[in-house]
Amino acid sequence: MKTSKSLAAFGALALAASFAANVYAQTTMSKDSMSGMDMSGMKMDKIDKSSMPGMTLDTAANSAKTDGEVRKIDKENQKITLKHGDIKNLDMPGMTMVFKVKDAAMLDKVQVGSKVKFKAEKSDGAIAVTSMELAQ
Ligand SMILES: [Cu+2]
Repeated sequence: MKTSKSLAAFGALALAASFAANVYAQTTMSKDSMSGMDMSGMKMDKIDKSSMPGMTLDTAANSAKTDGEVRKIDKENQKITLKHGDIKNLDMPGMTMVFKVKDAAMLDKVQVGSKVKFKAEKSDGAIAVTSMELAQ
């Protein structure tokens, strides 16, 4: 009884061990071949095709500042009405709309009619002007 039990246990162990070893070998192998492909294939591809650094800079520059013209200033509620151009980072076409400003002090620098360059971002589900400067 005792012997057959431990034999069975040993058998199960050996089976499990060889199974694990098998899986390990397979996993290691497929990981190796995949990472090999990723490295030489995809990475180089990205750098060659889209020249990532250049594109990122371009996009950042384009979406960073939007042209606008001040239509109304509401210091009490920390809001500003801007006639604005396309806001690329928000996927918004040009229009006139009210923005919340992140910092009330931003409103002191501008007047109705001022041409500005501003950055708007979505935060807490609302769109807020996070930076604004007079356009030169
Ligand atoms: Cu808008």
